[in-house]
Amino acid sequence: MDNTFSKWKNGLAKTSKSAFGRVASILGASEITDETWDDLEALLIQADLGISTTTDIVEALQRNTRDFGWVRSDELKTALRAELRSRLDDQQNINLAETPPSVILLVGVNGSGKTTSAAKLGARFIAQDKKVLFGAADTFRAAAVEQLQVWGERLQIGVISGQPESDPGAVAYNTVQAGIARDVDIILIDTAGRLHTRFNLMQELEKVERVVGKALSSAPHAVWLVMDTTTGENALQQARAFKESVNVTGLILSKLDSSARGGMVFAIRNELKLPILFAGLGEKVEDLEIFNPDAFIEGILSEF
Ligand SMILES: Nc1nc2c(ncn2[C@@H]2O[C@H](COP(=O)(O)OP(=O)(O)OP(=O)(O)O)[C@@H](O)[C@H]2O)c(=O)[nH]1
Ligand SMILES: [Mg+2]
Repeated sequence: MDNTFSKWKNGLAKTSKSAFGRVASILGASEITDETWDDLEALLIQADLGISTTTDIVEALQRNTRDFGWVRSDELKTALRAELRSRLDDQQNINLAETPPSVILLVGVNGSGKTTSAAKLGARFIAQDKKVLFGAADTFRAAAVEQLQVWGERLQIGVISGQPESDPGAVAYNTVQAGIARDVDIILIDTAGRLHTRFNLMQELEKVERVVGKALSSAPHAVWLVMDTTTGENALQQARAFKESVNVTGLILSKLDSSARGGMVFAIRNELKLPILFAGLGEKVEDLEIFNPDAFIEGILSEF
């Protein structure tokens, strides 16, 4: 099997075994009955697809069944695969600045995987011969700066930081200025996931977004929201709040490997209407993959 596909298959084992494995188990040699539709609907909802996507898919399959005169429930498998695939966009391009540096803000709730994703992205850009700089704009949590510095040392990427409790906007501004002075290609700014209140957090992020635009008028070139896919509906609600505050341009779906809720990718696509750019398929630095919709479908349906 192609290396990329096997990585996705392993990374999505929890989702394919539990959520979609159950779907596969009801689609067999048995006849299609009303119960098949009820079970399918219930299992797709349990697989975190969301109600509207589930309803759409079940209706589409019912239409196909009538049109093609399908009798056995395993005839639904291929059609289900096609319905799922048609609900994902093709692999997205990552549009950054035409002339370097590109400034990328990483946002998301605490623990969602921002700092780890910054490291993974840093490694990915370095592998493309890009010069990278990190900005540690999470000045709220004591260990946050050190965590990024550890990655910086390991990956040989510089880190701009400020004093604890200092202004994150100032750190972000200094990072962009330093990035221009050092002639880097990519500036990755890690932000806080928690402040005293969510209102404070959103205000702070808005400020960081504004301030980097003062340091470089075209910046930020990207604001990537890191979503923890183990948290289901919660992650969707939080994403809506981020989207209202800052101009989120793309999504990084973290922890797909430890989640049985990979099906939420469909709900995310349907509700947030934002490009899904990367997927976290493990904790290691090489475990960030460009979101590949075909490999994703193969991975979640590997029990089919
Ligand atoms: N299995 C797995 N673990 C991940 C992935 N991404 C992040 N993690 C783990 O999730 C935990 C939190 O990750 P962080 O990168 O520190 O999250 P954060 O958003 O920076 O958190 P705060 O700085 O507290 O806001 C760490 O233990 C990471 O190793 C992933 O794709 N897969
Ligand atoms: Mg962090």
